[in-house]
Formats: sequence, C-alpha cells, structure tokens
Amino acid sequence: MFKPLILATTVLLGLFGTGTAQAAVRDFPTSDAAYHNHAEITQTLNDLQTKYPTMVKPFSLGKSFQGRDIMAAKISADVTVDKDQPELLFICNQHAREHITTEMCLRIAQRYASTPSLITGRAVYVVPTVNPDGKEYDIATGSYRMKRTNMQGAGTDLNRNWGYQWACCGGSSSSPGDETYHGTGAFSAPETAAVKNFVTSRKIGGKQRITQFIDFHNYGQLVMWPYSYTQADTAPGLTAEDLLVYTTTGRQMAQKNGYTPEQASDLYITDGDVMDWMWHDNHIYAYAFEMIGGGANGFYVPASQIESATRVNDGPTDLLVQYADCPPRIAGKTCT
Ligand code: 0X9
Ligand code: ZN
Repeated sequence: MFKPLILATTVLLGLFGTGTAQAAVRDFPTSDAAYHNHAEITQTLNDLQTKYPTMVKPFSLGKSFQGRDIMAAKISADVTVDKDQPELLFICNQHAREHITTEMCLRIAQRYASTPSLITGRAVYVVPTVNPDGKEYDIATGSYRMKRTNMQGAGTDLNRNWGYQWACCGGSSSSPGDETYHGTGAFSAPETAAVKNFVTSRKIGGKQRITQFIDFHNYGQLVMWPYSYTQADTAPGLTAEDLLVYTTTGRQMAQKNGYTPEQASDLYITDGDVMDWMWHDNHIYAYAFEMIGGGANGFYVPASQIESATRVNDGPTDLLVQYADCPPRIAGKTCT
C-alpha cells in the first residue's frame, strides 16, 4: 500500500532536490507555449534526427546538478563520421530566464539540418540549454520566476564559473545567493564542466577542431568579443592581430543583425565568463550576443517574436560558418 507513495516521493525528490516543496509542475505560460521546455528540446532534436538522419545527431554532454541531460546536437553531412573539418559551437541559455536563446539554438539546428549547403565542409554543434535545471525552475509555477543561476545550492552563475581568470577582478560575487556568484571554484558547476569536457574532447591530434563560438544571452542587442575580465583591448593571449580579427568579424556580424559591436568589458567587467576561457585556453574565436528583450521584466520575449528575434542571427552565424576554416581570413590574413 505505501510503496507507490514512497516511490512517488523518491522520484519527486530525485527530480527537484530536497529544497522547498514545488508547486505543481507546469510549463511556459499559455501565451508562450511555443517556447521549448527541457523535454521539448530533447524531443525537437530527436525529431530533427528522424527527419534528417544523415545530418543530425543528438547527444548528451553530461548531467546537470539535478541530473538532467545537457542535450547537444551535431549537424553535419554524414553526421556519424568524425571528419577532420572545421567545427563551430553555439551555446544557449546559460542564464535560466533567457529562454529566447534556446529558441536561437533550435533555429540554428533546424536551419542547417534542412539546408546542408549552408554548412558544406563544416560541423556545427548546438547546446539549446546549458542550464536545464534553471530553465525548468523558471517555468515550474506557470509564471516566470526571474531565475538566472543554476540550481546548485543557492545557485551558481554559470557565466562566472569558467576557468580563465576565474574570480580575478571583481567581475563576479563570492557570496552564495548573489546573482553573479561564481561558485566554489572554476568549473564547480557540473553544467560548465560538461561543456568544458566536450570542448576539450574536440582537441584531436593536438589541434582544436572548434574554431568559432557564440554564447547567446539576452537582452541588449550586442555583439561582444573578449576579453571580459579587463578593459585593456589587448592582453596576454590576445594580440593586436587577434583584435583585428575580432573587431572585423564582430562589426560585420553587427552589420547583419543590427546589434551594437563592442568589447565585452565595455558593457561591464565579468570574470570567469565563457568567452575568455574559450579564447585564452582553446584559441576558439568567441563571441557573446545579447539578443532582444521583452515583457515586463525585460528578459521574456513574447512568443510572437521568436521568429523575428532569432532570424536576425542567420547572417551572423552564416558568416562564422563561412570563415570557420580560417577566422583570420576575414581580416586578410592566412592560416598555416
Ligand atoms: O553578465 C553576463 O553574463 C552577460 N549579460 S546578461 O545580462 N545576459 O547576464 C554578459 C556576458 C558578456 N561579458 C561581459 N559583458 N563582460
Ligand atoms: Zn545572460
């Protein structure tokens, strides 16, 4: 008699941790039903694979703090073959409430899967939500909760938890509970560690295959490049030549989406953000986009605007794909 109840309790605790009792699990507000929750993200990637089996391969990067799969998809011709070709990585939704970014990553997957000619000779990886626990928490009561962090204790800001210049410069908080809490150490969040392990695994025969990267956020309509931890334009590992590649690419992308191009620290200094780690530790050309805002609290773009808000970034992602064989080529340089 008691067993089913105990089982149900165990399952619920397993899903939600031992924190406050949750209200009934719901979903996006009805008017935003077009947005994808975690289950729908997985389903969408699986459906894409069914439709384009040679082009799409979903996989898990590992588990979130609460045990959800951090889903990714590879999009490429002959997708099951591990070719020596330039790769691009697009990640979305590090910050829980920035749901429009998940739709951005899903659009990238759908668009390149359905039009293989756009990515000839390339492999594209998308991660629609790096923060599935935070996303589900944000929508669990049926009205948005303005969640930013992950669900580890009081919550770690995933975009302050990366390993280059972690906690160096006052661009994050050391107080648990703060919105920009950087965690107990670099990669203390399982979500950042999972992405890190994936990126590291793409270094094959001493060469990092991923050459171009965008981390999508909202809001502010910005195209940003490194470094984030310092206001200096050039700094260790980022030369004047590198900066020319960044400013040229960043400005061309901004031309296409109408955003404002700038160095990330011009917005404000952050430390331990993903771009600085991708660039300094991996030599991956790394950008952060702030997409549009909306709704009363700024972050919640009405579902009616998903199409227009994401479409503007077709041009910028295509530009990165085009130069993925040699990103400096955009500034007239050659690669060896
Ligand atoms: O603070 C962040 O992590 C990003 N902005 S958001 O409002 N979406 O939280 C910006 C990250 C880019 N880095 C810097 N601006 N330094
Ligand atoms: Zn953000």
